[in-house]
Amino acid sequence: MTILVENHPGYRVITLNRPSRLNALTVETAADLRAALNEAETDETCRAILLTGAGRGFCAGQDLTAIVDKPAAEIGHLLDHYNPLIRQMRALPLPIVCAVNGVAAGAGANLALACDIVLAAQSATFVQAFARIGLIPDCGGTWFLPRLVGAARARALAMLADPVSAQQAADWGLIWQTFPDDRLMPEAHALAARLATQATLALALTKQALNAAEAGELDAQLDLERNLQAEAAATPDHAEGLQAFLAKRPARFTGRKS
Ligand code: LHQ
Repeated sequence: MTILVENHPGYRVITLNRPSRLNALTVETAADLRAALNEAETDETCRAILLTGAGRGFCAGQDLTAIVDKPAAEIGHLLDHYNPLIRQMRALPLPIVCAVNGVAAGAGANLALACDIVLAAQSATFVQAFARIGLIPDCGGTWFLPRLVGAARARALAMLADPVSAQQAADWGLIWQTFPDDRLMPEAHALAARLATQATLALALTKQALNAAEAGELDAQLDLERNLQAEAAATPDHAEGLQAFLAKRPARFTGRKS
């Protein structure tokens, strides 16, 4: 296994675990991550995911030792293993928190950007390293970057491959928040635990609506919101949220569909 999976009350922590190579990605890692997400999705007690890396790096992108001397067609084909992972993360009906504990480079940076809420240690950096080795940003990079930071920054990040500090990333809106290095994991756990107490189905529907909004027009989005809102309104968590508001007490969400 190239990852570690830990169960916590309400959420699972998935840790990329090849620290001697800064958790560089292999086809096996992609398969391990997909299996871990599948398992999390089928476990009704799991209501959030926390993704992080072991050691001093988050993820250095594709393991370059695995692609040296490979024919170009085979390298392109590698993305047939990574793309389903990115799709699965975006479609997963659970919030994914990413705790970027150190450098996030190449596909490793874009793996982080595919998560729902990205936190980073102040010493972490984000590098669209692809240009340094004559490749293009993949794993959704060309899609995420302009949407998160705008066209001008996206182009410079992709073409220059300069590292961006965690603070700069937060200031630009590439990620959500930074923390001093020793606070990152406690804060990330607290956030995952907090999300695990929320109205899980409503969060899944929110994710679905936000995903669609990235591609669609306002007109279609209003229709989609109407339909998804009807689904959210049918959940016990919605009823509980209303009762809690009226009783002036905190809501006790279960995440159950019915
Ligand atoms: C590594 C790696 C690594 C193997 C550090 N592989 N060993 C492309 C192709 C096709 C399909 C799939 O998708 C992709 C997408 C991509 O991700 S392409 C981009 C791949 N990633 C990179 O180009 C980044 C390469 N790494 C670096 O530039 C640096 O290592 C960074 C900036 C990440 C960190 O620098 P340092 O903190 O100075 O660490 P380091 O370079 O000393 O690395 C520590 C060790 O990890 C070292 O091994 P060693 O045996 O010398 O201790 C590195 O060789 C190894 N490592 N990245 N991607």
